Amino acid sequence: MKSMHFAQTFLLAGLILPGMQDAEQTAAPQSASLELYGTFQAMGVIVSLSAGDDPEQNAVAGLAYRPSGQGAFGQGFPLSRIGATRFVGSLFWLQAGTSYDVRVTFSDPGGILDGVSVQSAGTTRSEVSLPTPSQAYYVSNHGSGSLCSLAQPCGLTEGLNRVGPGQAVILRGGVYYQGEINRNTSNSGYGASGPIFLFHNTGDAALADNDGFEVKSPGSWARLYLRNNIWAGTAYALSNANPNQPLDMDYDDLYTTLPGELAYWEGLPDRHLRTLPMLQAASGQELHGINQPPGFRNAAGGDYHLSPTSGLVDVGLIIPGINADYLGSGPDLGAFEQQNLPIRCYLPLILK
Ligand SMILES: [Ca+2]
Ligand SMILES: [Ca+2]
Repeated sequence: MKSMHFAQTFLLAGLILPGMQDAEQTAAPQSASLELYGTFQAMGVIVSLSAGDDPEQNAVAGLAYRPSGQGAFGQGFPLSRIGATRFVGSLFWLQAGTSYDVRVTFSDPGGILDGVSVQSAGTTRSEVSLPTPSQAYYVSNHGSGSLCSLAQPCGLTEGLNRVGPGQAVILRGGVYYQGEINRNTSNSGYGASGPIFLFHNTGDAALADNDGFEVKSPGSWARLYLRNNIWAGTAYALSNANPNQPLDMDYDDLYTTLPGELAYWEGLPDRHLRTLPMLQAASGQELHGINQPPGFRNAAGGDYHLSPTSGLVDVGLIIPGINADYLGSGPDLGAFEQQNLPIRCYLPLILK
């Protein structure tokens, strides 16, 4: 039975009333429960209420966590409501094989949930040790032939065709522009989705005539939230073919190498939004957006860290639970936080 898998991390929460931490529960809501599902470096958080706890469905669920018993709670990303009595969310950047105290506190002005907390503890999974593969196929982006050895790597297709159970494909360094791996993308399709959050992604079209980020149709979702992403295209930085779906985009860098274009927005009299101000005026999105070259260290070589001179360093929005451990004066846009190289000071050496 699959659900047995989670039995160790499912714990019914203890209720904490305002100002009465760790006290006995004395009032409604008495049925709020907290479920925690640890993976290796993240943890799923689910809170279920009873029907009468929040009939107006206006409560907001804040999230806090800490390594069990250690220090103050840090703020997590708030849970999303996915139903009348159900909230879900995640903790990120956790340590594997570690126990965490998790607390969900409701804000519910005028309601019985206001200030109520539920708390529990959950554990992330321990890192697995992979057995040594019985056979390794080395591939590289310039590989050829069928030896698939370290000295003479083959192409990715060859490696994938040959690999079997208990064996491994080892990718040599480089950027693979081959379309042989079909990834299952779940954010667009025919079924309705809850809220979707896209934070700190780096999207670089790399090849000619490609968009940085595409919102496809069909598909429906509660809301699509984008913050602190880099969408670099060679066609449009952003293409929205599904403009009737709720969208909340801000603090992203939108850039394209295609002259005179920036975004494509279906349904507008003029679907070409050629500048950031035009996009902002027409869509109301990206009011703190940026339109400038990302300044990757070495995109052609696969290094998508930002160079120290990139204008995207330190300009991101602080999102608790997502990027609170930023470096410098603020989070950087994109997937990689700028690592300030150590300052090397060469002093004159004087010998007497
Ligand atoms: Ca309420
Ligand atoms: Ca920074």
